[in-house]
Amino acid sequence: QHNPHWWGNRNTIVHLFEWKWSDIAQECESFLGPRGFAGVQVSPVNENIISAGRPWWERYQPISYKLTTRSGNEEEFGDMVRRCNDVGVRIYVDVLLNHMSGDFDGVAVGTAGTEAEPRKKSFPGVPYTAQDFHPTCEITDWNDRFQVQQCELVGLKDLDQSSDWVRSKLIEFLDHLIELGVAGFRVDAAKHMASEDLEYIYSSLSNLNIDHGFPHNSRPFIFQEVIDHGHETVSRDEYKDLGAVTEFRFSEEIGNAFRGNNALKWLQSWGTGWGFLPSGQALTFVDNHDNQRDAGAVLNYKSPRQYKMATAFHLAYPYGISRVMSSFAFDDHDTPPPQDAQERIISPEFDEDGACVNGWICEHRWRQIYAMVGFKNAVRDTEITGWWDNGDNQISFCRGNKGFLAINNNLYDLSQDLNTCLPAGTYCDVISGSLIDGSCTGKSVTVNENGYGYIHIGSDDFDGVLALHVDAKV
Ligand code: QV4
Repeated sequence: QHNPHWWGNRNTIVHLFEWKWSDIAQECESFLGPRGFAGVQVSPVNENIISAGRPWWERYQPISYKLTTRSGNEEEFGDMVRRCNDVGVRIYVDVLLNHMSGDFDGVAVGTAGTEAEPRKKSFPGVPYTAQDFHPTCEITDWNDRFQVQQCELVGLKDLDQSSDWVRSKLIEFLDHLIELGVAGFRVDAAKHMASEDLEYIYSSLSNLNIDHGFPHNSRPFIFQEVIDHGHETVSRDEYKDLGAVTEFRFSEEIGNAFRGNNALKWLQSWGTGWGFLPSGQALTFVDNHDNQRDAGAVLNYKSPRQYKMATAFHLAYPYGISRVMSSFAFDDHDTPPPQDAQERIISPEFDEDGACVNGWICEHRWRQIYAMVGFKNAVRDTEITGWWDNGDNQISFCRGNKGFLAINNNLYDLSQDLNTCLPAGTYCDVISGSLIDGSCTGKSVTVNENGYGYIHIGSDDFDGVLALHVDAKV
């Protein structure tokens, strides 16, 4: 179940973290469809516990499978899926199959009004009782398979996926989403579930809904959150044949490289050459909603210059199933999404350039990022050719004769003739500007009969990347 069911030549997913369904529907129609995004990963859709201050992570603590959260209700969810599918944008849901909520004193009331007593492992809204869960224990040794898969991840009540009842409830939940038109799922905490149990569940799911434009017999796309830094007892390899797997080493290494801890010239062998999963099994990202909050090598929107370079490389280099992060501004791990005094999530607002202004970061609306989504579409199915580097942090390469990317992460200028592999003509750099009414609003490059063009990326230019492709030829 590795096929993401993209439409046309599209091939980038965006995670609209914590967005409301009605806003996503609007975004599909007004921005994502026209800009060629292939799909959206949405936040968990089923009812969750309500935590004080409304941290984003309350949504990772389920109470029932009713489709009511702060992002909206079932009707709004269904409307979003239909409207996004209608403009060729697929929806993938973040699903919690591993656990229910953690401890809560007394009776908890969820976002759909359902009551539960997590301490007693009692979730009448499903219903689940204590016998549907593994006995309580703590994960202290992450290399102990039993603990990782049968104890409680941060105290979250751990469902027993080998039980027929639990399996049937999970399958019913996922089938309900398939019926509503989704194209697949991000499986949260997949590492904490036995791969045999997941295999049973995935293979029992219905085919995708033909009324939403999916061909007959289409299987739901599955991408599994398995954090494997290498040498783990429970490894990515146990899951990769069931569906795609999040390739965390990609995120860590790309952060390292663009932070200057590893010369960019080494990226020539990026991908499987670095020990990453085969391309079609790897879900790739510069940062995700968890590791963007951690200190360390991983880049996030707070280092925009490096972040844009890393994202350009991510989307230009032919490796993996690409996902772009779209964040809200945060100070610390628990910062809630933008919300009003009644704790309702607020809608993003945009300035005249289309950038988000009210607490939403919307990396996907940064020109340098959405332009690379367009680049990836324009060069789809071409190979990487013509690699060049200066032996350090200046690199360039072609995608067949359809696209060219150059990056300068040195503290001195990149100024020289380089092989762009493109047909002769003048091209707009889609990073510094766009092709508008037949001319470039940013830099332009004239390519000669031999495919060479003069490339300049000054060390103090606003961006350290330059990207050309055939759809932005003057
Ligand atoms: C606290 C203590 C625990 C204690 C527990 C007892 O820390 O030691 O056992 O109380 O009740 C929140 C709090 C956390 C709290 C927990 C339970 O932050 O302090 O435990 O709730 O009340 C998200 C957040 C977590 C959050 C969780 C549930 O990141 O902070 O915990 O949601 O709301 C590993 C896994 C990987 C996982 C990653 C974070 O292998 O699968 O850790 N990633 C996914 C999601 C992630 C999510 C979960 C899994 C859980 O991407 O966002 O965690 O669904 O690497």
